Formats: sequence, structure tokens, C-alpha cells
Amino acid sequence: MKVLPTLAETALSSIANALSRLSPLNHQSQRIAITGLQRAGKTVFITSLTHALLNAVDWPAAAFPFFPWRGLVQSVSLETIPGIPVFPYEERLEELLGNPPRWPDRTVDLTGLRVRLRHRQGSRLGKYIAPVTTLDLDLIDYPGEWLLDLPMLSQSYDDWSLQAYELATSGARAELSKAWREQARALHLDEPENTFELLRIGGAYVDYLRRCRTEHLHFLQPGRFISGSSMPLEAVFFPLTRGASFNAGTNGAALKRRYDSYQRLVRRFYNDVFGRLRRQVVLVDLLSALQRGHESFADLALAVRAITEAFEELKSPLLKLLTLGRMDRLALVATKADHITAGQINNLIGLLRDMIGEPFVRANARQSGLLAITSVRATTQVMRNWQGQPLEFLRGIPVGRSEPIEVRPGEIPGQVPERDNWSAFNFNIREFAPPRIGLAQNQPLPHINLDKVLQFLIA
Ligand SMILES: Nc1nc2c(ncn2[C@@H]2O[C@H](COP(=O)(O)OP(=O)(O)OP(=O)(O)O)[C@@H](O)[C@H]2O)c(=O)[nH]1
Ligand SMILES: [Mg+2]
Repeated sequence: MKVLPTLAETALSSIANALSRLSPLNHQSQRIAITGLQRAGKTVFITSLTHALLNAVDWPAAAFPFFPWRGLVQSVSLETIPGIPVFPYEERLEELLGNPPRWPDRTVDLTGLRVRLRHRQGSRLGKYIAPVTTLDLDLIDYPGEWLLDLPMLSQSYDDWSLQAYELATSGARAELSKAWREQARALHLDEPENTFELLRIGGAYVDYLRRCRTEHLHFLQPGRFISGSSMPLEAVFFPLTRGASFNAGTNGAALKRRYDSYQRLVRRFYNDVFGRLRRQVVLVDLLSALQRGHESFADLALAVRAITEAFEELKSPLLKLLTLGRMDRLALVATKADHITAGQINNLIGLLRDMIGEPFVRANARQSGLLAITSVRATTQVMRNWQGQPLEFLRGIPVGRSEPIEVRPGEIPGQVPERDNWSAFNFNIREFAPPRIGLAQNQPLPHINLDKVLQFLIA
């Protein structure tokens, strides 16, 4: 019996086909994949970047300082990427510019959009006789949760179970996983396969992962069980509560078979999709995790390291899994930098660097860059006198309110704080509503360093 119904595989195949398609003759093409864990800021980033690519030629240079071939651009247009579901740029922009403006809803699955730039090449002979070049920038949005599955490729079902079960019993997860653990322990692994039982306990496991997500925990495996819309419940497995080998036809054997099928699906994703995305942006929302405290931050660090390890595998294929293995550029980006004052941005980058780990940063120094950005700036900075001293405050409208407030976001540590030092920090990282910019569709959106990401990726 084929356990994974064709839905997930069909979607993967069509994406893989689309990605293997060559650009039309005379077109240069750069594929830029944007990923990040839930709520990292992918959708806002793509919307704001696309908006800038479409309009920045007409803006004063200071609004988007790095814009490729400014002055040589003839036209910019939006296209679809054949075979890839469309990223709904216009809808997202309309929401951001609406009255009142709105942040986007959650998104799942992979989508993409092509920005076609026609420009004359810079030439010593002058721009009027230089040939026109077409450059397609394909922006692809996919959930970073899919990358959390890579470690599973080199783990047996027993090994993975051991690790996942241990995690499920630690910290805040112990309570969240309780219902699932009780059901899983009561399952007789040696009895004949009972699809109904497996469905019920599988449902409880997915429920546990969802609850972790609600509690802002990020290291959630298998990543496809809760992100992306194409995992059927009959394909769900869960960690074994005790390791053993099982006879054919038993519950244990059924779970193992599902694990093996899932591994095949993940391997195909790495071979056919991830391996073809050579320029990638990984967005990380460090600030919200800082605000939530030690456990949330440590969990984010675990997930981010699993993601960077996925990129390492592109260089030295584990068990020769990846046939394409190569990465051209990787931008590791801390988002929502407008939640802190400008003087703290270097510390934010230091924190990201420390979270990722010096060995990775050094080993990939040539292809990777660390940046801090704001895709759409929701705050302004103001100076206020506080007990006789001039201090920087942030001013913005909190989500759900109508009047602006002024806050001091607190000192951002330049390194990951030691476990016992968390109490020394007093963060005040708030969620702000998007700025009210009015209705002009083609005016600049306020941002921080968005142009630098583009520069890093394509200059
Ligand atoms: N202030 C500020 N907030 C931002 C910015 N980008 C994202 N946010 C906040 O982060 C939330 C998530 O942003 P999205 O772009 O929807 O994140 P995502 O990664 O697409 O999230 P999912 O689709 O749920 O995975 C938004 O609702 C905003 O509250 C930004 O540039 N500035
Ligand atoms: Mg999104």
C-alpha cells in the first residue's frame, strides 16, 4: 500500500518541474528563495521588496539607495512563474496600504512571483547604444519549517523517536504533549495494524505540535505536519515511546513504514526543490523570541541551527543525498528591526551571529551575509528627556489600538545571554500596527536596509 497519497508528491513534482525549467533565451534569471519560521516576516518582506523593485526607479535615490541599474532600467513588470502558485502581491499591498492598514494573514505552502527588469547594460560607450537585457528575479516564498526535517534524513525511526520523545517531555512541552503521550503509551505496537487508532493518536501528536506553535515554540518535527496544506492524516506517524523491531502487519510496522515514506518525500524536496534554490534569504524574528524569554529563545536557536545545517548539507552532501549541492548566496536576516532603536541594531546582528554560531559564519563567510532589516517600518524614533537625560524612544501604534505610544524597548544583548542572566534584561518589544501611509500605491514604503538585502543577493 502506498502510504503517502499523491497530493503532497504531485505538488512537489510540479514545483520541481517548474524550478528545473530554463529561462527563455536572452533572459538572465536569478532565483531568490525567501524562507523563515512562522511569523518571521516573509510575506511582508516579499511584498515590500516587490513594491520597491517595481517603483524605486522613480523614487529619490535615498528612498531605496541600492537599486540595480538605476537610470538604466527601461521597464519593470510582474509575471507569474509557470508551474508555481502565485504570491498574491497586489492583495498584500492593498492590505498594507489600506485604511486602516493591516498586516497579512498567515500563509502556507510555496508561492512565487517573477519581477522582470529590462535594463540597458552599463557601457563605456553610453547607455543609448548598449543592448537591452532582461533579468528575471524569481522570488519564492516557502515555509522554513520544511527545513527542520533535514536531520531526519540521517536518523532511523528509533533514533528520531528517542530524540523527539525526550524533547516532548522537557520544559513547557511536557504539559503540551501530555495527552498525546498518554495515548501513545497505551498503543500496542505488536498488535495488528489498527488504522483508526493510529489516526486518533496521530491526530493527538499533530495537536501537540500545533499547541507548541501557539506557544511560540519553533523546533517542530516533522515540519510538514503543521506547515503546508498537503499532509494527509493517514500518513501521520509519531515518535515511538519504546524502541523495538516489529513484525509485518503490526501497528509498529505501520508507523515505521510511514516514517520511511516521509523520509522519501523529504529527500525529494531536498533534491528537487531546495537544492535548486541557490540564493536564499532566511528571515529570523529574534526580537519576539527575546521578549518571550529563555525557553522560547533557546527553542528558536535550536530551529535556526537545524536550518543552517540544512545549508551546510548543500556543501557536503550527507550520505550523498543531494545531487545538485551548491549554494551561491545566503542572507541571514534579523527582521522587525523597527522594534528597537537604531543604536541597538549592531547588537541585534551580534545576537544573530551568536545564535547561528561562529563556525558556520566563518566557514560560509564568502557566500553568506548577516543583516538586520525592517520591511515596513511601523515606528519612528523620538528623543525624550528622562530624568534630565536625553533618551531614544520608539513611537508607534500598538496592534489593536488607535493612539500612538512611546516606549523604550530595552537593551538588546550582543550575545545570547547565559541561562541565569535572563532576569538581568528588561525587554519591552511590542507589536505595532503597520504605519498609516495613505493611499498612494507607488510611493516609497518606509524600510530599514531592505535595499542592502537586494544588493547582497544580486550585486
Ligand atoms: N514592525 C514590523 N512588523 C513586522 C514587519 N514584518 C513583519 N512584521 C510583523 O510580523 C508579523 C508576521 O509577518 P508576516 O510577513 O506575515 O510573516 P510570515 O513569515 O509570512 O508569517 P507566516 O505566513 O505565518 O509564516 C506581521 O503580522 C507583523 O506583525 C516589519 O517590517 N516591521
Ligand atoms: Mg506569510
